[in-house]
Amino acid sequence: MTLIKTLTGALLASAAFTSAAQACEITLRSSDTHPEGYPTVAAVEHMGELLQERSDGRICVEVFASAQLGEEKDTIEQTQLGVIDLNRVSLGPFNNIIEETKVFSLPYIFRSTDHMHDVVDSDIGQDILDEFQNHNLVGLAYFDGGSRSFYNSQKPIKSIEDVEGLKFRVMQSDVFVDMVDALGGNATPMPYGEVYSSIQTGVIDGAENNWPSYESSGHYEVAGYYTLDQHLIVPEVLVMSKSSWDNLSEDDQALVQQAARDSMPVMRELWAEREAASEAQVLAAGVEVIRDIDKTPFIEAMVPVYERHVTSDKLKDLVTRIQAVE
Ligand code: BDP
Repeated sequence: MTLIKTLTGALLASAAFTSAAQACEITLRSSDTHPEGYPTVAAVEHMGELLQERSDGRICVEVFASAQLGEEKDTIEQTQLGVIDLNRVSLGPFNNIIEETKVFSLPYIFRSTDHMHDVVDSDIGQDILDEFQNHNLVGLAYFDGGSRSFYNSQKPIKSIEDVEGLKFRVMQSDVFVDMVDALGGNATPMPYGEVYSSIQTGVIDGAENNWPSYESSGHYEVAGYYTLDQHLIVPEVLVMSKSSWDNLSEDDQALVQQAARDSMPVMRELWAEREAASEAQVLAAGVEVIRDIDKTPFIEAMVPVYERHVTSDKLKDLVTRIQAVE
């Protein structure tokens, strides 16, 4: 009897599941380099739940976590081509494609996370999102990427002089290559997924990232010196393929846009929690964290990076507007 009950229950459950799955007329495939449970992944899943609910089950989102669809540079291309519908990525890998995104990737451009939030929530943020339209993409929302700092396997960086000669992986953007060069280090652009083994085998000495990525990637296991110089606060974005967007009715486009926007506050909360949890985990593992570093020489060293990348009037104007946000 119990067995029959269980079997009937299981059959009913699977029937319910099948009909729910069948109800999705449109399934948007979304890419993320981070694993299940990471705030960006959870935020896009949340967006999917909102969308499914608000479309009476017609529109669903399926998140492919842990770089299942590829590394960011490749998935961006695939999103432009319409092979991938949604993509949650750092702004960094867009710098060489969409010039205007560089302004949010400049070292020390944001004074704090609050400043970054105020800027991305303002018309400046919308102006940058609008630029994606010219590149077969639609910019939907901003997510947090914390502040990024250097970590390495060799020694504690206590001043700018300690950066000299160290080899750091950076995201695939010329801004970041020039940033490391300006500090006296050697930059190697490479995909995120190759960093762990490259540090382990000594191809590079380290990389740079925020607490949650440092922790979830396991980089702290191979690069145990983390210096909080906080050179970058790079917002992350959720973008949609322009061709997937064009396949939606105007009403459905509005639903997608609104659900993406509504995932932002959820993401910010999840981010704050994860930052604290990741820091605790990394500290418990015995990482040496250098907190009281004088950032002034790091900031001063960035002048040539700005000179090299902020050349057009458009970018200069954006930088002035960002700096003017209180
Ligand atoms: C993480 C970002 C992710 C980037 C990664 C990287 O969330 O989008 O791929 O850094 O360094 O913080 O490549």
